[in-house]
Amino acid sequence: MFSRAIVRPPSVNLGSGLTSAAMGKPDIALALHQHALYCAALEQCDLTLTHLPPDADFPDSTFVEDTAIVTPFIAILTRPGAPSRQGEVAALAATLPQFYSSVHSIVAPGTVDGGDICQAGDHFFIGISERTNEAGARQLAAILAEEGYTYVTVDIRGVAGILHLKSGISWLGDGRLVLIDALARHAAFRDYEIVRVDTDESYAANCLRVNDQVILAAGFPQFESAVRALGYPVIALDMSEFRKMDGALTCLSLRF
Ligand code: CIR
Repeated sequence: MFSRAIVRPPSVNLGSGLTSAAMGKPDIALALHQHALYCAALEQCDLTLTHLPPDADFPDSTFVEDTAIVTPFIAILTRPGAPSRQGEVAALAATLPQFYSSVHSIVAPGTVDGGDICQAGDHFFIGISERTNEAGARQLAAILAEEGYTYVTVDIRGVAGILHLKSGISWLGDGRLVLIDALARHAAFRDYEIVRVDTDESYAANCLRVNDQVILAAGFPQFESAVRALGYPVIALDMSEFRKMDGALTCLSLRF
C-alpha cells in the first residue's frame, strides 16, 4: 500500500525539455490541467500529496520520478543520466528527509534515472539504458541488496522506441507485469503473468497501480479493456501534453 506521493507541476518552459517525440510543443495550460487531474487521481487512490514548486531552471523537473527511488522503507537520490537534469535532485534532497531517517545517493560516475527502475514487490528490475549506466546500476543494486531486496538488470539499449525501462513495463501487483512485445520474452520476466500491450498501444504500457486502482493513459482501448477484464477499477487520464515530452504516468510522481 502507498500512502504518499511527491509531485511537481510543469513549469512554463516544459516545452524546452528533452524529447525524442516529434509531436509538437506542449500546451502549458493544458499540461497544468492534466497535471491537476493526475494529482486528483492520486488523491482518489488515498494518497496524501507533497507538491514541490515548479522550477523553470529545469524544464523536465515535472518528471519527478527520475530523481529518486522510494519505497515505504528506503529512499535513494539518483544522479540522472541527462546532465541538464542532474540539478533537479536538490529539491528531493531537501524534501525526502522529512519522510526517511536516512537517504542514500547514487554518485559519479554512476547515473540512474528513476524511470529505469521498476519495483515488483520485494524484487527490482533495473534497466540499463542511455540514462542509467552500469556503474549506477551496481550502486543501486548494492543499496537494494543491503536492504533485503532482490534485483535483476535488464539491458534496454537495443530496444527501439523506449526511453526508460518503465516506458515498456509496469508492475500491476498480484504477480502480473504489463509488458510491450519487445520485452515480453525477456528471461527476467519469465515467472510472471504477463499482460501484453499491442505495438500500436505501446505508450499505454506505462501505467500505475496505486492501492486498489490502476491509473492508465486514456485513448488505448484494447489495453484498458484488458485491465478492466482483470477486475481492476480504472482511472483513465489524458496524457497528451506530457507524451510530447516523452513523459508518461509514472514519471509524474514518487509514490511511497
Ligand atoms: C526526459 O527526457 O528526461 C524527459 N523529457 C522525460 C522523462 C520521462 N520520465 C520517465 O519516463 N520516468
